[in-house]
Amino acid sequence: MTLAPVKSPSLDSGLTLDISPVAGALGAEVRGLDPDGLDEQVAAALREALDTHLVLFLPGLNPSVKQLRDIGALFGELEVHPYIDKVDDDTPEVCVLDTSATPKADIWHTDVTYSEHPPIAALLHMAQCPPAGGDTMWINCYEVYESLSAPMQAFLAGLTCIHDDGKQGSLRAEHPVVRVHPGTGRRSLYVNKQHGRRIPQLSRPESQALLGFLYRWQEQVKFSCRWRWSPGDVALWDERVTLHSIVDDICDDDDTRILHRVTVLGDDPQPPAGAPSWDRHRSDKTAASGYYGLAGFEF
Ligand SMILES: O=C(O)CCC(=O)C(=O)O
Ligand SMILES: [Fe+2]
Repeated sequence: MTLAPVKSPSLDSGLTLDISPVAGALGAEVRGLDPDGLDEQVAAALREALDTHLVLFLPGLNPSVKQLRDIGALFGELEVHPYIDKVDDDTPEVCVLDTSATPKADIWHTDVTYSEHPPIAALLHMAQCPPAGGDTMWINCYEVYESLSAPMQAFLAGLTCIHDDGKQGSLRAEHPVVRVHPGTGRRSLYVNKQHGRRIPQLSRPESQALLGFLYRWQEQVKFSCRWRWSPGDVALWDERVTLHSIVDDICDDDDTRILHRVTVLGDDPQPPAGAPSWDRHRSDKTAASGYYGLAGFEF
């Protein structure tokens, strides 16, 4: 990846986007976007920047609810969430998250991987935030995969992981452990500690040991970037190749942190072409070593 700031070619609208990386692993600030001047050229420039940097920050953009919805729509079909509060009735695609009043997502995760078709991207607009604390971090899952040894990469490519929503597994999906991004063709590691439960081709102890290793490996600071929010900032990220987590260090209980959120639908995680396919491991339910795990992330 180039770390030098770049300017997009001048767009027909007369705009030029300034794109500056914020960290070595991933993330770039984009300046110069006019939320009223969205067209196919702007969309192509943003999609290319997202493919390169995985998470884009639009500092101080302060879009209206409709403008946030329209930026999201450049990336695909938007979710209308069945029950999360909406900012207003005219834009049911834009939800409100009050992370000062609800449980915070303070664990590295990729959103909704317990769904057969998880989101491909998400956008957050920081409407109100504390003067300090409550940053958000992201991880580059291409780099995580590429940092593993060749034998480990080859081993992982034939495995799947069962993800669930944590509520006794009532929502559950199985995805490849290594996936290929449909746009870039690059491979990334696709497991996360919040939803990943079991690698069904392995015995339970093997699955736990491997997932435990992968979770520790992928959460290294060198794979991450961190955004310190100001009111009006927008972040948008590719859900297929990143993890994220809030930094839960808001000191003052009276501080509010309110975000507007848009979710882009349409993912269909695919393994590398030609990856081996293994049968599910036969579980020996009469043997404690095979049936009971050692830690908390089996079901
Ligand atoms: O509050 C944050 O910084 C992140 C929230 C989150 O995990 C999400 O919107 O998916
Ligand atoms: Fe999240």
